[in-house]
Amino acid sequence: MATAKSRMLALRAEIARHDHRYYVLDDPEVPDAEYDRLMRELRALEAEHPALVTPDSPTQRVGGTALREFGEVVHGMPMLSLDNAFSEEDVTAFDRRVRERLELPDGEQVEYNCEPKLDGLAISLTYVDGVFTVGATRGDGVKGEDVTANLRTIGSVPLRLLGGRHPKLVEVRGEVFMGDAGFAKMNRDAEARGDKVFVNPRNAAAGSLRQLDPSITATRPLEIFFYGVGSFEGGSLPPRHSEFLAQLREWGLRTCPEIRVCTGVEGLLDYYREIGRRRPTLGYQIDGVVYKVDSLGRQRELGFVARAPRWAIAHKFPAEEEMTQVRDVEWQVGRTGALTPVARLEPVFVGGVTVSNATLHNVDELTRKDVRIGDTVIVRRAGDVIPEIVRVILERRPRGTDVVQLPASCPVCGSAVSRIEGEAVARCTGGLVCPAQRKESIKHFASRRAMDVEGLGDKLVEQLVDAGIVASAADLYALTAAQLEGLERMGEKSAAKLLASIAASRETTFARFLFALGIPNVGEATALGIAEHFGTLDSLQSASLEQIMAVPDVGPVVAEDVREFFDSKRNRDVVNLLLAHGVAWPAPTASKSENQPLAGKTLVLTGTLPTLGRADAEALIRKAGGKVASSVSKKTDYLVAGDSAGSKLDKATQLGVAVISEEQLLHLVR
Ligand code: I6G
Repeated sequence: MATAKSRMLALRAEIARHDHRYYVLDDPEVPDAEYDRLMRELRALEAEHPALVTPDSPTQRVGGTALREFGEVVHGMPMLSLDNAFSEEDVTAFDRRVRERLELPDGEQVEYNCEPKLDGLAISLTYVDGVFTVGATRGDGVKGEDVTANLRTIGSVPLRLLGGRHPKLVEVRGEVFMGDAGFAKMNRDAEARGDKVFVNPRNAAAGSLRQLDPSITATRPLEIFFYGVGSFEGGSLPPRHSEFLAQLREWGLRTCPEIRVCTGVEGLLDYYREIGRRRPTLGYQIDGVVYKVDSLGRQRELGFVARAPRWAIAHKFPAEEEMTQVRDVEWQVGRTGALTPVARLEPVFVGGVTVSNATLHNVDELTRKDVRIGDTVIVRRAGDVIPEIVRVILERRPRGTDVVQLPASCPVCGSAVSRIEGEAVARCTGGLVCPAQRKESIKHFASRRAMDVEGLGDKLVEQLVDAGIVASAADLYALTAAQLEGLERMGEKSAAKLLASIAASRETTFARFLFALGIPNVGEATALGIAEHFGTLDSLQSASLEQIMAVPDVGPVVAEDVREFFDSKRNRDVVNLLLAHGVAWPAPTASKSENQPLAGKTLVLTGTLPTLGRADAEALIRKAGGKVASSVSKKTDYLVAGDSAGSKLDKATQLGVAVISEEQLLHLVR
């Protein structure tokens, strides 16, 4: 019995340590199989000695039965809210108030602890003698719901604090959230099962934490960051908030990795800008940053006003979602004839800019969202992403609205609109007869990453096409100064400048030229792959579907698009005209196989390499004559795998593709 007990204690401690390494430090020490073995051993011992099962045992994370309703928890200390700052002036005023109340001499700057403000759910967890006993939602700040059983299922919540020196009681506070990757996977799985999907990670986190059945919560990818303290008994707090956060980490409580101590208003605003820049890649949703006076002594001196501390403020990012009305839904015709429904909106300030248009992507999306003229909608603009309509507020739909229909004919040229069964995209069949397609294909041809015709902006292209001066990209090279000077806002000087840049664009590369042609589904990377593979236009034009599919990353759909493009007489005429106007590129250099140890080889990269960044590794491979593909297939010669390699490694193993390390890659290249 005594040996069973000591073995159980040792197993619990070891499993808790592995949970901490896995969920909190993101640095697992042992493979899953070893972890499972420890858990199996502990479960077997506990089954033999049920009297020795304790609530802090890792086997007890998902326990109990579904509740009928949540119990109530009165917070030992109220969970307050934070004042908000919406501008730099608000932050400056906050810092001034802090310095004035503390009666700091002019010029003395305050140190603040700064961290992102997560868009999740505030919660409080009480540890008595280091053991997790009660967890509650914020509720109305005075009392919340008892979600202890659900919080226990979150891997990063320690059931017993690590280390020593635990106070008699500590109530830690933090935010439960769902990371972007976990949210996306959960919704993908739900969709595959035909279940309802969640609108955003916050709703998903709230819905998951407020499940009456903890075994459901246990399946949801919930995470937690701790940021503060409520009740605290039988111990002493360090002098600074930043030190308290370090203490939380020592106890195994996960804190946000972006926490910094910054000095003065300038320090705060730099932090705000930096987090704002990195916001899209943090991996979780935030709606601002929080600044707290770092000295706990000063926090006490500053105290509270109404329901918010005077020593902290949330500096919010501009709202990313707003409500507005749909004035109209129009159909835009793109370069390949694709019809995109675009909602014309009552202008609204969202995500830091005024938005008056939002894309509805395609007919399916329009049907799914059922956006109608006159509807009140939620518009989202996050970062630099094109604004989109999240959903219609059906309760506000006026009477007598009609479903928006896909037009039978192109709104620009009147040609028939066709939609292939099963495809999301409907297309105008007018081809280059359609002025809209013509304009878009010329804009694309001239764009910076294609032929890079400086000074040929969208408005100018539209004028040239509308005036009937230019019908295809080839006509650009036949433009005269007299034709240009007749256009709006085009003087002698600018006409000469534009002609010079059109002339300069003749000298290009095969890859840029291919990209500029605007073949459906041929982006820059594909164009580069095709150009490298075939070397010359002649060999590409005469290639069979199978030969085109031999290019890394080119599948049957892209190969068919390429073949179809060159099979069209109209396209071949434009290409020949372009060549006749002197568009040219250097001939491919003869293969220098002794300097190109990876010539003819296709490599795929996965995971984090020990020393090389992704771009460096790709450049190295290309320089050695190899090709870099984005996914593993039978055509892959080597998979270069680093740390945290994922599904590509599994696929390579399945297909018998050679897997090499960075060191082996460097060896091959040398
Ligand atoms: O709602 C909150 C989010 C984040 C907070 C908070 C926080 O710190 C990072 N801190 C406090 C003190 C309060 N609410 C009241």
